Amino acid sequence: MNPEIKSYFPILKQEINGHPLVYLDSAATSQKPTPVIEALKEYYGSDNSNVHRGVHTLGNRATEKYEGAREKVQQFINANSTQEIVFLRGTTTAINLVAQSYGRANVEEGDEIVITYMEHHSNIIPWQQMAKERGAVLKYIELEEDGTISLENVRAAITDRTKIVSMVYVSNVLGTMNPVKEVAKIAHEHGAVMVVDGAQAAPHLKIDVQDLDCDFFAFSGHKMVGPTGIGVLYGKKQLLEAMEPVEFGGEMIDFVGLYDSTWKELPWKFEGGTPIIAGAVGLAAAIDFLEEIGLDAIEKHEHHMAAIAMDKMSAIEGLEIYGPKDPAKRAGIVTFNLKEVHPHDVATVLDMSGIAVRAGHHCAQPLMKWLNVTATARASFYLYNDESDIDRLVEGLRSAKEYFSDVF
Ligand code: 7TS
Repeated sequence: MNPEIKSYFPILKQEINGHPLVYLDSAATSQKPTPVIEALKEYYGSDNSNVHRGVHTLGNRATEKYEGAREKVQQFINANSTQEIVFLRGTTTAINLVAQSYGRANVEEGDEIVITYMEHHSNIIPWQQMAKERGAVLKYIELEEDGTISLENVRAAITDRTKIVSMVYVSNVLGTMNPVKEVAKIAHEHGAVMVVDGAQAAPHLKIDVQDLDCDFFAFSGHKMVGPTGIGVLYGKKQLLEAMEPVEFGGEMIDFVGLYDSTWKELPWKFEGGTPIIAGAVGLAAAIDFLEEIGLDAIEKHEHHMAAIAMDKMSAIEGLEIYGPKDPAKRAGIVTFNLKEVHPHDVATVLDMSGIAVRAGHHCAQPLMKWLNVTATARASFYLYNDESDIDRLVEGLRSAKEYFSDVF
């Protein structure tokens, strides 16, 4: 990866606690490059207006930018039509929409929803709630010992009673890349729809929803160098057409009578209220930035970073890394624990040296249970990280280890 990439991220040019910042928490949210910050500044400074209603010039400009962003997203994930791209707040909102709209209409008592033990809470709780409401059964696909998913276990879990299979593409804890294309095929053989949680995939891999043949795909702008507050639900047109909105009000209506109303066509029927205009503009700039570098190059860089980090970190005695050992099977996420030191303490000591990692359950408590831990630390890498960041992390971990062995 070109070392100049870092210079596009102004936030990284600062010191934290007297040390140059090393940001290793991109799985939580990524940093933003100058072109994204500038696009937001320009939008608010020159074009800001509400969309889809204007006769005036600013209204038209804002609408062009907002709908232009939709085209950009359509191409980015290779969707068939812009009608399949719904702008929402993020992955969480997108999965909730599928559960509340598609799920309520299609899942009946005794039907099954199949997920895995490695899901983020955003891909567990919407299904738990729906299963309770409909009297449906929530089933979990077993994981292999190294935190991967075998198609054998997928076949064992999915039956003709399965209506929805929902799976994370890249785990935010284990970094595992799941075979969602093959799983979608199995789901379809049983008449179920396939939902993909792409929150950690869209920032790092080339996504082609037609090739994956998934029915729904959810992701968040803020994890892919875009702003917070914007996310995307992709859905196959014929499925979205048949679904009812879950939010009602302005923007999403066609005609409103006293006792009855009708909805706009796709995708606007799902975008009630003033849309996330600036967010979409920022997301479009983020996509331009990522595509300029190339998703293939980004993916390669992440495998490389994961391989080096795992190699250097496993040389630290008492440090355990979770998830697949083979870096080719994971994105740039390395989750670990240092023996006898609580991960929050590890993260605090690292922060004293200017290194930002996340500690906790990473919104994946069922996975923590499966790993038999209450919490872990996690270093996540992105396109602006380089090997010097790994060296600083390893140095920081060695100091943390020494510090705690002196204290206890
Ligand atoms: N799914 C996965 C796999 C995620 O990693 C996250 C966020 C979400 C869904 C939810 O995305 P949101 O944008 O709607 O919040 N993951 C994390 C994380 O790992 N640390 O902080 C947020």
